Amino acid sequence: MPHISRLAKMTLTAVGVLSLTALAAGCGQQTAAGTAHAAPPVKYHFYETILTGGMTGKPGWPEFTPADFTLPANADVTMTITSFDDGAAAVPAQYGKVSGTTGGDETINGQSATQVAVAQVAHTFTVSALNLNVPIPVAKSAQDPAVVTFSFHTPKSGVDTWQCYAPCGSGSSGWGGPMATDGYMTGKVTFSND
Ligand SMILES: [Cu+2]
Repeated sequence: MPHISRLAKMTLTAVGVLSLTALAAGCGQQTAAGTAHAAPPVKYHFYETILTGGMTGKPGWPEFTPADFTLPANADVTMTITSFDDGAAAVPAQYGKVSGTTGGDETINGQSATQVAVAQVAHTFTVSALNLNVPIPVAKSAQDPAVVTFSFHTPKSGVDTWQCYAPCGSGSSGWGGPMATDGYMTGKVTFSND
């Protein structure tokens, strides 16, 4: 019996040493990660909302909010655009297709898509200078918005104009009013290193 007792004691000691070693290794790794390596890149997620004119009290004037905004330059950025607009504004074929995003797609309410049927487009988020085009489908209702998420790699610092290419504005062409007014269906995106 003393033999067994001694074995048990040795086992306990061994377990104790192993635990200490594991703890020490853990601490060492944490310290190394904190000092020797750069912090992991921060994922930048920007949120945009499209309100209907009815929601803002200016009928016929849907708007992206914010319309003028800043993103980090030369970075992988994810944008989520939540649109409450349930009215379609059919686009030319090219604006129904996703372009310029990471992976060439967008997600619509969680489902990956590379295009939206032209008659189902409500708005687009388009930065022509970057060949970026993100079609936004009609919302099922004002209470059930279309949620579009996509990622893209931003350019070096600078300012680009974005424009909606779905003729959702006024006039016979649909290109009047909000389509031609900064702060509604067009605006500025600034890419900044700061
Ligand atoms: Cu629009």
